[in-house]
Amino acid sequence: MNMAASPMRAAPPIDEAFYSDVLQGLHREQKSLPCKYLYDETGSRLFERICELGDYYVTRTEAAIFEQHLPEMAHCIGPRAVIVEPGAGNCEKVRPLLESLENPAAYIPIDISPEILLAARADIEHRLPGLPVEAAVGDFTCMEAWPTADGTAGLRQVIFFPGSTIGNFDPQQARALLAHFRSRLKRGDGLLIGTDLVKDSVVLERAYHDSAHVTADFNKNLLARINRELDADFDLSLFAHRSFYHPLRQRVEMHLVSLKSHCVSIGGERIAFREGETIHTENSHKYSLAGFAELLRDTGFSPLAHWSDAKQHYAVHYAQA
Ligand code: AVI
Repeated sequence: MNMAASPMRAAPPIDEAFYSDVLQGLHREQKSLPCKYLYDETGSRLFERICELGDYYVTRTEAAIFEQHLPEMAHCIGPRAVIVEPGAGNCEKVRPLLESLENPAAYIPIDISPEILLAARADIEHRLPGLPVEAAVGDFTCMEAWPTADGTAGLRQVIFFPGSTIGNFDPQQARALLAHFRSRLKRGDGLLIGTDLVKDSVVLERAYHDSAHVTADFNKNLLARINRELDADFDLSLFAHRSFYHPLRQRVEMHLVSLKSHCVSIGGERIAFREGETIHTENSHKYSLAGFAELLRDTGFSPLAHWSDAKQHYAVHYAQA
């Protein structure tokens, strides 16, 4: 991994970008914070625990779909493919896919964290010796160019985007991201993507308000992070986790509710909270099979196949560019 040569924009130092995003978000009429800030080290560990919860069906349902349908997915992808994984993280999900592909040509993980990428690359190289891995550090939503692996020009590229990550983008952003993916691909390339599906609101609300309160800790950690990194004095006991399904918007919203009127100081700037006022911290959009196929078509893809579980809680789609 050559960080200096990584084809990414020079990011401003995280504390400045974080500080200005936080202040901007908290000065809005409906206070909000970008959900990407939920994932510092503590937040990432809490999210891993969420993925193991009985109430959070998303991760295990997707894993079961992959386990059951990998041969069909591998057949769609075909031999000698280059797999590109934006937001790869620890690369855990891609491993079984790479192992089931016919002679994959290269694997290109992209992630904001160089430490995570280094460890993941070592793991993939150990398990799949001989597979070229070209890791790139950067924010995949705004990278101007993606890395390429030597000797793979002209081969089929397939973007792998599991985990229902697309659900955390608002509809317009999701459309822009899929169009951005499409612009990186040539005709005949592919996209293998996971989406959480619209379902009974009881199931959804339990998944985002689990009985072990891990999601509440995950949500509140954002305030703890702001305290740690931006010299703020949020009193976590004055905020409560709230999440609910919004059927018209087809999304679960996550908020932090202020339990009483009070002021918080962030790097010397004072922000007032009314009792009951909320900070909107995350949207998790749910799709219908037809709605997502339409979005794929609108962004220049041809949906070719999808796989779902018996309860139709989750789907993995393969679409061709
Ligand atoms: C990462 N993402 C797909 C999760 C979701 O389900 O939207 C994040 C999450 N937030 C609360 N629980 C899980």
